Amino acid sequence: AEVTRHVAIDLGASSGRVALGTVGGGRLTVEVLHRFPNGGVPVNGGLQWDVLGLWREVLRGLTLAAAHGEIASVGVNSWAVDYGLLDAHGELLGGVHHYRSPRLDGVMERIRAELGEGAIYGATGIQFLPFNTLYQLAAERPERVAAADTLLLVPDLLHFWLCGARVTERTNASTTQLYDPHSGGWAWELVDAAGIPRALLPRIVEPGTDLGPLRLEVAAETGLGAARVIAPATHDTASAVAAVPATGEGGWAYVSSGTWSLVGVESPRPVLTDAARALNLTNEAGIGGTTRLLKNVMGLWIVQECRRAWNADFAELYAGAAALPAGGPVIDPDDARFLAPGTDMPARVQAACRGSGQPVPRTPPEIVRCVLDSLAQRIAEVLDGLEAVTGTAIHTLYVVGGGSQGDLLNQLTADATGRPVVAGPVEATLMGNLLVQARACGSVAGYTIRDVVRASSDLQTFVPGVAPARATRHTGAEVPR
Ligand code: LFR
Repeated sequence: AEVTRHVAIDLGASSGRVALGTVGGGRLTVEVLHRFPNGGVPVNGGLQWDVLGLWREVLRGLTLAAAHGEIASVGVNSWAVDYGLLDAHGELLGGVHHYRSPRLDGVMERIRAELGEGAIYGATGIQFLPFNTLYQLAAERPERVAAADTLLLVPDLLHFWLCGARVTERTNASTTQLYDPHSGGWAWELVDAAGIPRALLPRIVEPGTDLGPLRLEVAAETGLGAARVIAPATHDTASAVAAVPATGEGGWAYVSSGTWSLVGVESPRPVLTDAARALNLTNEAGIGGTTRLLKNVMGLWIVQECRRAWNADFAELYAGAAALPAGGPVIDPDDARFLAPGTDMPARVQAACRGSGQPVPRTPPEIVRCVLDSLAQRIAEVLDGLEAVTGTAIHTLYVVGGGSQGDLLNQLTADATGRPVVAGPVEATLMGNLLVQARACGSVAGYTIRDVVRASSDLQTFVPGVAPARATRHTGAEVPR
């Protein structure tokens, strides 16, 4: 049978991967060829990304892919909102700041007061998060912005290095809080009011756009001569949502589970009502003109930082946490105190419990259990909010991504939400990325992307109140994103 091969590069906050996807007959197989760690680099009082290090790993992964035969296309996705600035010659100007950098302290509050909460939300429909590109640009030194010619979000920057295109892809552009979900272009009035030079913002292209051939030097370095660069849904969450294995148009929600838990529904149109704004729901762009109406929940980040502080083993932590009884203390995981990195994360969790007059978790498993119970409870609250805002009942919850391997969190989520949780695929982001590329190449004709995902994945259902029959897997956050 005819197959085509595509390469997806998925950059997450804690790890990156380069994967080969083989598509044919309505099925996709994914083989991760190269994995590498990622994370913030504390430097000069701030926090930055090692983008050149990531680029080197990408080149390494592409070289490995070239050994598998002809590759039709390559595409990159990553976390949202962060960007590099290029000068007119395409030179990267300075570093790429991390969205958890302390440079953003207090900036959102200032800009919100200056421009007005209603005006910002009305123009963009994007949730107020302190790291949105809007606030990051407000934190820039004016000289750096003046020297810049083009702003490229992280996946766009890698696409530029791959093929020379200076464009931005729609799903990730929507996360900047500078994008107008009604016009599908930049929110120019807001851009002007924020003092951002219009010329900085590149042309917006659709997921699935052919960005051109590899640069000659990249083709020579990697051996990937004939491959095209095709923009997937470059926002990792958009790629993951594209690969949610749901059937039907409504009545279900998803959690894209990793470093963050992105909890939402797919909506045919943006929802910018007062109720949506009151819940600080976001309207990010999905593939095919859909809207990802969702909310950021702090996710496994808190556990990842605790684990780093303890230098402990995830499997042991989860086994210990699973053995503890229900009904322990809970925190609000979305409290801003948990946003910044730090080896004091366990102490922050304990302080939150103490501050709300609850028993204080002492041991690492107790702290992990507290965080997982809190995430499950928060997800349940967000589902209730989504039902109220959309007027549509949610009967099934799909959990995708690295965090969907965590049986304990899946069961706690089923219990807290009172809905069956369908877990998997683990590599939803890679699958969504690969299938948008494959569709652009005409290799999935006759199938929807979700048909192909369902035919190609093992899924596991967790029923509220019923402990999973088989042995618990303890791989929860080992490869979290
Ligand atoms: C998940 C994610 C979220 C975004 C956060 C920061 O990886 O992309 O969707 O809000 O990272 O960029």
